[in-house]
Amino acid sequence: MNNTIEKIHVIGMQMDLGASKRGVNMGPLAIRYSGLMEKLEELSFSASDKGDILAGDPDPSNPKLKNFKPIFEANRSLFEKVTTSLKEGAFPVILGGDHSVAAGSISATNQFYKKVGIIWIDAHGDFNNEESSPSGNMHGMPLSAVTGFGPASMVAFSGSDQYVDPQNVAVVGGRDIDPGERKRMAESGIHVFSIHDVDRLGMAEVMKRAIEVAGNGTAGIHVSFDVDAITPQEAPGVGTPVHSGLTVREAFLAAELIAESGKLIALDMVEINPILDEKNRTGILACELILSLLGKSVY
Ligand code: 5AB
Ligand code: MN
Ligand code: MN
Ligand code: MN
Repeated sequence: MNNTIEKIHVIGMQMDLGASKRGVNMGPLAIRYSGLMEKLEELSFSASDKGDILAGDPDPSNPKLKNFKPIFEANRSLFEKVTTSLKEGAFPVILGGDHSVAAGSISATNQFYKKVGIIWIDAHGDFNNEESSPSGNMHGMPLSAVTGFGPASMVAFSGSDQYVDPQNVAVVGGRDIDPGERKRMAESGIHVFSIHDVDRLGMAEVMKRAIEVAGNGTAGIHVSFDVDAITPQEAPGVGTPVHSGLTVREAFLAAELIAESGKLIALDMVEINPILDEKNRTGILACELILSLLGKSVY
């Protein structure tokens, strides 16, 4: 087990307003139904369920930042809740919810620790702003927002000096990046390990490099895990599936290597859509990945 993590706070985000398909607001329920709290106790963690934050009503006023107000308010609540947990010495596990929740969670960890690195495991880059986004959906923007490339309004509850240094950011598993987004990612200085890199180098080498990027000179690594990184045959409960993704074993190897690094300081597990799932397969997978990231050993 990772001997630095003892106390865990689980925080759910019942929010789907950042995505075009509804239903990821039920992700926290699917992961809890898979037995997360009981399994954390079995691993001897002191784990508390801090309940869910509920997003408000849809807000059609800005088509470039769809549902901006309720997303901002829910993220502000998450920012405060995560900050409280960190001050109490707990390790935060955030259950999404659409990926816009990372704006609140990462802002909190980066402000608390002063300097964190990010490993962003995702089929997508989530590096759009209000101008580059083809959809206006805010789940496609959080990585850009927390690294200071906008939308600045998305993280306005945290100080602007609290952006994560792009040099400490690694995206793993990317395979569906928009043209404008690709240019922004390339210019930003973040490190991208696409699915092609996983094929060529193998997941072990990719994770070695990603941990080096995110761990170098930082207080620790915030992992933001979007389950659509995994191939949709294995993780069907997602709103934005992209063919030919990570295998289940590649995903678990990534999780186990992150645990082994001892550098993990917070975790988002996001974009689980129970409506689109098959018998909660994706919820169960997400639950097991959380346990592996926290150091559950296979042998
Ligand atoms: B996810 C797209 N790039 O911006 C956009 O699932 C998809 O959090 C974003 O990774 C997918 O709308 C966001 C086309
Ligand atoms: Mn994402
Ligand atoms: Mn994604
Ligand atoms: Mn670099």
